[in-house]
Amino acid sequence: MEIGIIGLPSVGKTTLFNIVTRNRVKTGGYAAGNAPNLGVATVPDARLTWLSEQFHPKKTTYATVNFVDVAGLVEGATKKDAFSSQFLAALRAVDALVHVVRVFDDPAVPHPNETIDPVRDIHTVDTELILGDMGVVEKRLERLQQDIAKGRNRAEAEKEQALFLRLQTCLEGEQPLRALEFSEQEKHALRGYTFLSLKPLVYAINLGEGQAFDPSMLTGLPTDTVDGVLRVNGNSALAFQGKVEEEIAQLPEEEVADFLEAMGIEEPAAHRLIRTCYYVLDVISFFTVGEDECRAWTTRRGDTAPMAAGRIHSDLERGFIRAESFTYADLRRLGTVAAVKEAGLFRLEGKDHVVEDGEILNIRFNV
Ligand SMILES: Nc1nc2c(ncn2[C@@H]2O[C@H](COP(=O)(O)OP(=O)(O)OP(=O)(O)O)[C@@H](O)[C@H]2O)c(=O)[nH]1
Ligand SMILES: [Mg+2]
Repeated sequence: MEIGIIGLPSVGKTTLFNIVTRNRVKTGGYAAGNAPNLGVATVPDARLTWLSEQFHPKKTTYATVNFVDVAGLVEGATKKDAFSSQFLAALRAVDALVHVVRVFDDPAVPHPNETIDPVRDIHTVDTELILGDMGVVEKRLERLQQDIAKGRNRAEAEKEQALFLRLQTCLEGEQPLRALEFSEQEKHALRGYTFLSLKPLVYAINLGEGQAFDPSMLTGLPTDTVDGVLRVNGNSALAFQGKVEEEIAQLPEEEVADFLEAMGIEEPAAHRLIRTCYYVLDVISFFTVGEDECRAWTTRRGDTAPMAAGRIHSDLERGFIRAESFTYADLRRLGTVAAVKEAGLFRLEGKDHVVEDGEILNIRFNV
């Protein structure tokens, strides 16, 4: 899984990258033209920590998420120029976007548009993503028109044309493609494209030191909370104090708890960001346990047991026979695997079994 960090220049993108990946990439100093920063974040999971304490494996492996930090987006960036192609290439493959929105004010860090105006900035970046996609849609429509005129693959081309006209109408109405619903067939037709406004989006609102989030900072944008996740403008959001969180990310492990308490921060932004990304990507975690290794894996919600097994190794998907399965919650409640078995909660699941968050699997396979 890969997440792209985007936003206007000097909003704290690299700062957030450092926070979530525990890197120390240089921040400040306008980064346009520099190669993207690539890093890996560990997905915190207290369940795996507990499992590891029970099974005492040689190795404990948390799930990871890759982050890409690109140079600041400037108005007109998605138009055709060298910078834009570099920007797009870095973002094409990501599964979701995190848009860093600046609320912190610091005269030492000039904003490219001079004033602090998060609502304007959100609009600017959203518009750039929409314009970038519009270019792709227009090009494809031209091509389809030519195919239809030449009678090439006519029925197919006309179907795709109808779909792309719908995309065009959406974008011309200044709406992201995320706002549309697609049939399975349409999703398939769009698979080869990498529309930026179709990717799940998280707003990361970068506050000043000691500043608390207040919806009035975003007056004009609808703000609410769904499933305990803040939503702004229909997208998931989280607020964080960039400078403070950067310090937290660089503290030795044993000092973190005290510092958080002193700063009145309940949970580090890195954890909240990863959790929010899981939420928008609609992915879940399952575990494998044993003497050698206890490990967390990530799979899409709704995946069947063989699909989840495929995340471990393609052989396990190909040769899938059955999955031994019980849940973290049952093990935690009952204490031992034997007690879970005794309670009849240790199951053998077949190919159609849909994996749930927190399931502990052992895949029986034969290749
Ligand atoms: N006061 C304050 N400064 C911050 C905060 N977050 C980032 N900065 C500073 O703002 C400057 C720019 O931060 P970066 O993280 O490099 O910003 P960026 O978005 O990556 O910038 P570009 O890559 O150049 O577009 C640095 O000097 C940071 O230390 C914050 O929350 N408060
Ligand atoms: Mg940067």
